[in-house]
Amino acid sequence: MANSQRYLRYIVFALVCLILLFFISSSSSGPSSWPSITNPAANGSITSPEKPPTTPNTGSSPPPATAAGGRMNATFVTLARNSDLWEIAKSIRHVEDRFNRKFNYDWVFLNDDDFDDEFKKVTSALVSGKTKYGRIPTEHWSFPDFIDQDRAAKVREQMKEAKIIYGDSISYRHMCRYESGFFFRHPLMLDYEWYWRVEPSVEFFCDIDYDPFQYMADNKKKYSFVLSLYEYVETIPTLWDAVKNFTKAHPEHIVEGNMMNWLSDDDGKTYNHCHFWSNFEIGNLNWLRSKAYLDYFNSLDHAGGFFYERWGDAPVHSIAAALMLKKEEIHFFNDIAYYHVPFTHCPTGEEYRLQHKCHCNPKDNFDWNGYSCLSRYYEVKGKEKPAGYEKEQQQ
Ligand SMILES: Nc1nc2c(ncn2[C@@H]2O[C@H](COP(=O)(O)OP(=O)(O)OP(=O)(O)O)[C@@H](O)[C@H]2O)c(=O)[nH]1
Ligand SMILES: [Mg+2]
Repeated sequence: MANSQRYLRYIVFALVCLILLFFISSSSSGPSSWPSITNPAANGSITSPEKPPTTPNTGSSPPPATAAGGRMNATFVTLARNSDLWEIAKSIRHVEDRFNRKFNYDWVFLNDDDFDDEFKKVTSALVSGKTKYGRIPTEHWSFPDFIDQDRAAKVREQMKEAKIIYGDSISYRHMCRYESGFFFRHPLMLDYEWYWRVEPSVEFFCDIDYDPFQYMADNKKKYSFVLSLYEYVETIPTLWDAVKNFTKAHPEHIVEGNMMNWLSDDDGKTYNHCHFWSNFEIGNLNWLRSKAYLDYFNSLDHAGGFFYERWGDAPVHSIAAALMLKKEEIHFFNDIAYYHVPFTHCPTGEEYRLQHKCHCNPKDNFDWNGYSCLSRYYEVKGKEKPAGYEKEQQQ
């Protein structure tokens, strides 16, 4: 009996040892190189003792959650409808991931209607800075009394037949006029000196590790772009005539050392249709609120082309910048990689793209395409194009 009890004790002891051995070996050499996650509810923390294998990553630590230094008096600004929610949500995610999570700038949303609760709830959850929601006053989003409504309606009919994109749209025309002459005067925008315009469905492909607003201020820039191209002639047949009338009436607003030769190949007689694509802009609001710009906008507005043709805010802003700013005050952000259907700006230069974790295909870069106005921009600025551009042009 005593013997059998001793054997039983040996067997229990051996079993305990075996179980212990099993646990020790499975936790140190288990099948996984996956990080183990302890139950956060159990001890309030999540731990990952070992990182999964990664491709070589030269950055030794992740970027800081918040960039050091002060903030500029600046905001993102988006004009949108409630129905744009999920497309602007994507754009915000791109901006936040690549830039704003480190800087936490505010975001102003403007609409010709009231924003609904869902729009506000989702966008305010995505933006790392403050969000503000403004309704556009009716007088900034309606036909001015000097516009002949019948004439405008006939034009829309004709443009519809000619299949001109947005040619029959009233709201698109209000949008272009609003972006040309009013967004910077909205009460919510008066708090700020700098803006960065963002549209629904755009993408940003590279990390932006510095503050472009700060760059603009430090380098005395007032207007900037990433894509430039030729405008559809059918939408602006008399825009240049209206510009010439303005420059005749207000020669004092045309600055010396401007970029007229980017807009025109014959010293201003005709317009070559080059413009900066305004769905991306970083710019100075005080310039847009200046007497020079407001005189320019009022003059064009009274010419009627926002409704009798289909003038876009892109050529309107671009012509103003090229004539009323010195060429040094306009900046091309080669380092901000961007997409708005159907064009991509993917920075020229492989080293930059790798260092900034860019995910755009350099073959999609529009910059050196014949329909882009960027080569002309470099010529007018008297600057060398980025190293390696010929190679990327041929890809
Ligand atoms: N509130 C409001 N916003 C508008 C309206 N129409 C356009 N927008 C906004 O104005 C900006 C420009 O409009 P888009 O439709 O993107 O014009 P686009 O870039 O020329 O054309 P797409 O190729 O369709 O992008 C975007 O931020 C839109 O969300 C409108 O009727 N009301
Ligand atoms: Mg758009």
